[in-house]
Amino acid sequence: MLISVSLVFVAFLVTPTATAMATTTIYVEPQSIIMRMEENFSVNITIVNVVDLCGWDFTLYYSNSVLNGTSIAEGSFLRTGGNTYFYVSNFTDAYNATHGLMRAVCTLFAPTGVNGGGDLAKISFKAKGSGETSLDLADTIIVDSAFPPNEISHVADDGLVRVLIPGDINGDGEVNYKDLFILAKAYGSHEGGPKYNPEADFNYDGNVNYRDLFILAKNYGKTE
Ligand SMILES: [Ca+2]
Ligand SMILES: [Ca+2]
Ligand SMILES: [Ca+2]
Repeated sequence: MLISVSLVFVAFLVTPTATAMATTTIYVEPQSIIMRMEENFSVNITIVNVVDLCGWDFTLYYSNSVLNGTSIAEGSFLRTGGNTYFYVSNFTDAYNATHGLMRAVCTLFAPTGVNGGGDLAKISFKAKGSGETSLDLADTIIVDSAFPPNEISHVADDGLVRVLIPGDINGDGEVNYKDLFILAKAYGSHEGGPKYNPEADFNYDGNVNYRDLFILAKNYGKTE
């Protein structure tokens, strides 16, 4: 009984129609991130369930009061099929008054495209100001290896980044006595010590002291 159930399960996993019916999706990975001010971080632009991918093009918008773009680099997926040409056609924190954007394109030089899924690009940011921003994927185009190429239908899922107010140690969206209490417990500690709490070390100097208390005091009462 157990064996026959397992065989049915395996058969289901390898059924070609199941693969063909899965939705091709481009998404920001991880889809949701919480950062602190001044922190640097990266996200991947990832694709899954694609067949014969030979080129891609996307634009990503982000709030320029929350984030600044640092870099954009090609991911490994398309390269698994051969040589590629990767080009950043736009990269600005000042696309307009509120948003920055990055646009990149990539083409595979090979007779056939790649299948499955992987990373298309890696994008790095620095958290600039507190608040929330979507990492808005827009104008995503993916094409196959035909000549002329056909567009591959797909969906695109945006990401979300939240940058905490300095002093909001517990991440509940406000700076109040709860954060002060957490800071007090770590007060006087140094990096490596048992009481040290990196979340309370707002200026990243390896000590939780009056400098961090001052930052918390300055933001006391602020809410997102
Ligand atoms: Ca979008
Ligand atoms: Ca808080
Ligand atoms: Ca500190």
